[in-house]
Formats: sequence, structure tokens, C-alpha cells
Amino acid sequence: MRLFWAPNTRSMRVLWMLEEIGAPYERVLVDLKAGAQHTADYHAINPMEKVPALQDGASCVAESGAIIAYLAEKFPEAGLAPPVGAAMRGRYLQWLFFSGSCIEGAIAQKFTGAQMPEGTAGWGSFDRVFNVLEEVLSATPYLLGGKFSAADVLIGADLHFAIDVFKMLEPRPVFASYLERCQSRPAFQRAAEINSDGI
Ligand SMILES: N[C@@H](CCC(=O)N[C@@H](CS)C(=O)NCC(=O)O)C(=O)O
Repeated sequence: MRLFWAPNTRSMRVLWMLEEIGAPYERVLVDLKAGAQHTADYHAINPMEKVPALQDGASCVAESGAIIAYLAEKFPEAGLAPPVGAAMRGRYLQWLFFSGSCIEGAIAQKFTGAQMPEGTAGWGSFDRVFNVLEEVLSATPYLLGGKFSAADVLIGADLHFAIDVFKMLEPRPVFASYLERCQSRPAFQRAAEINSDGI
């Protein structure tokens, strides 16, 4: 598997997931500042010309949530996704999609200051998105209950960026202890180290 990535980007989500799985992979650095994402070769990997993207033999997959879902399914022995038919499978898919459908929109709205009616914006509002996450995470240690899953990789990485890196969200106690649980994982720490080395 080859991960196309760049440091300090949404690639961190997939780096962390790959480190959780522990299967061998190669990192291919895409120099965003030099415009390496806008070449014909990279366009064939991800037509959006963005990182991350994963190439796995003849398969290519882009969009962080899709890559994480792909990896969780390819490596079921890592135990990061409830199997099809399990009671938590629905919630698992919900939280995987929540990142792109709700968190991204909420953050973009906050960043730009754009005004939108709550009933029209798919994420409702910035506050609604993070209040919902706070409600879930105050009831259980992880999104699916007591067990860490790939949904925590994606949403944990989103909260890490929103709170620790971009300081867009106040560090509510529930998020602080959730992030502590997530960030104490050796896989998160390896990914953070790779991310900061930029290698
Ligand atoms: N929806 C994509 C977003 C990916 C994305 O926006 N990546 C940014 C870095 S965080 C990027 O590659 N930007 C370079 C560019 O657009 O030229 C995902 O979730 O993976």
C-alpha cells in the first residue's frame, strides 16, 4: 500500500489509521507547496488533486473517511470496525460520515463566518455539531461505547486539529479527556511523530 500524504494535513487521519493497523505501507510525500498534487500522474490517483490518497495494488481510494473505511474492512483482524450485521455497525457508519458531512461544514462555516439557516446547512450549526459530539462522549469513553474504533481515528483526529492545532473550538473537559485517551495510543504517537518529521 502507498499512502500519498503531506505533513500537517488531513493525511494525519490516515497515517494514524495505518499505524493502528500495523500492516506495511510506503509513504509518498506530495509536495503541496510545489504543486505536486496538480500533475497528471497524481490526478490519476486522486482526481481532486488533494491528499490523502491510498493506492493498494490496482485499487485507489481518496477521501479520508473512505480510506479509513477501506482499511478497516481490509484488515478486520485489527478489530476497528463492527462487522456487517453487528448492532453498532449503523452508528459506526454514521460517525464515519459525520466527519465529512457535518464537522467539515461546521469548521468551514466558522472559518469563513458564512451565515446559513440551520435548517439548510446539513450540519445545522457549529455549536450543534460539537454539542452532539460532547453529548455522546460524555456518556461513553469512545463513539461506539467502551471500544475504540476507526470512527474514533477520524473524529479524534478532527477534534485534535480543531482544538489543539487550529484552536477553533474551546477545550471542553469531555473533549480533553477523550483526546487524552486517543492521544495516549502508541499508534497516534507514531503518526504524530511521522507528521512532525515530515518524512
Ligand atoms: N475531503 C478530503 C479533503 C482533503 C484535503 O482538503 N486535503 C488538503 C490538505 S488538508 C489538500 O490536499 N490541499 C491541497 C490542494 O487542495 O491543493 C478528505 O477528507 O480527504
